[in-house]
Amino acid sequence: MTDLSIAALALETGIPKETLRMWERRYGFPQPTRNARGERRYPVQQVARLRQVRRLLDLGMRPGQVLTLSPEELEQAAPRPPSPDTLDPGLVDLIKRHDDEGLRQELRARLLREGLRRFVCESAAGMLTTVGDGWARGVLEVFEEHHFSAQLDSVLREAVAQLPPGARRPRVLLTTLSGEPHTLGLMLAFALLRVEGAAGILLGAQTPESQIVAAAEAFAADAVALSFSEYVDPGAVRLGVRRLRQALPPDVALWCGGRSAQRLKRPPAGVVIFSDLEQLAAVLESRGVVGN
Ligand code: B12
Repeated sequence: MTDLSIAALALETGIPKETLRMWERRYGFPQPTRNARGERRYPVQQVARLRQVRRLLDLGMRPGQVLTLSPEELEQAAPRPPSPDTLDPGLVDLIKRHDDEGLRQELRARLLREGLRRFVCESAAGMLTTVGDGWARGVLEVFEEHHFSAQLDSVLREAVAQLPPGARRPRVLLTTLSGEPHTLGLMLAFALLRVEGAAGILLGAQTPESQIVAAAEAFAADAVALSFSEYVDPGAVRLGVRRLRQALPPDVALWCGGRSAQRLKRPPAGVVIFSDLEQLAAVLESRGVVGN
């Protein structure tokens, strides 16, 4: 791969196309060349630099401070690559062995050792942090992150399939809003519902708002649960949940989890933010439906 289109660059870095074009106009970076059709093409080296930029923005710096730095200054300012111990070297090594069956067996073995509840609440979240950080810092390739995620998703589905269908309330409809393709947070919450014997209805990613409302009615849901990874801007989370809250009947609770949901300082009225899966487990054990 020598260079990327603006769409590919946006996908690689998680920075929207409009933002990339705006930075180019304002700060002269990223700096594309043009192909014969006049379309923007970006050298692959700009991917790593943009990831460093995004990392600093995530830490609270402003675009004007970060995009005016030279590559050398950026290198100095960017957080150091983590020492291997903060990255779970065992897991990174395992992923880097590119042993499809080996990785699956290891995940299955961890799950058996710990039990599904602990695996979901503790191990899976830790492993995803390692994998996300490993990718952001260039230790893991995008394909390695995809491979690990696909294996984790499939091992979780296998484990859930062994459990009896959740029969008791609350009946919880799980999905993400438009713009959030990450579904593993949902899968983890779904697995936990099943462990606790509650009914979870998984819709997958990016259900349009009106369809969430229709599904909540069709499935007689007590609660709608949404997941927001760091990929979604907290402003978009606030807008999305506020609109959905208004559209849902008041007796259907609205539950949210995931890193960007946790960044909402004051959630809109009638929206419950879960700090982690343990908190969901506690609510399920108490057999209550918080928030409605
Ligand atoms: C897995 C993953 C992927 C998988 C997704 C697979 C899938 N089926 O979902 C793949 C590889 C496809 C992927 C793709 C991308 N990803 Co990605 N991904 C991740 C990763 C590692 C985990 C995301 C996740 O599932 N989070 C959800 C849960 C597991 O984590 P959590 O938010 O901390 O939530 C916790 C709790 O709150 C709770 N919880 C979560 N949801 C809910 C819901 C309820 C109701 C409750 C009660 C609890 C709860 O569970 C968690 C455990 O405690 C993160 C890094 C990270 N650690 O977050 C990056 C990350 C989100 N991805 C990122 C990016 C940039 C991308 C891509 C653009 C590029 C890429 N890396 O390939 C694409 C975009 C997607 C696309 N267009 O295809 C960035 C976003 C950065 C940003 N600020 O924009 C991150 C943060 C990586 C990073 N460190 O930079 N990704």
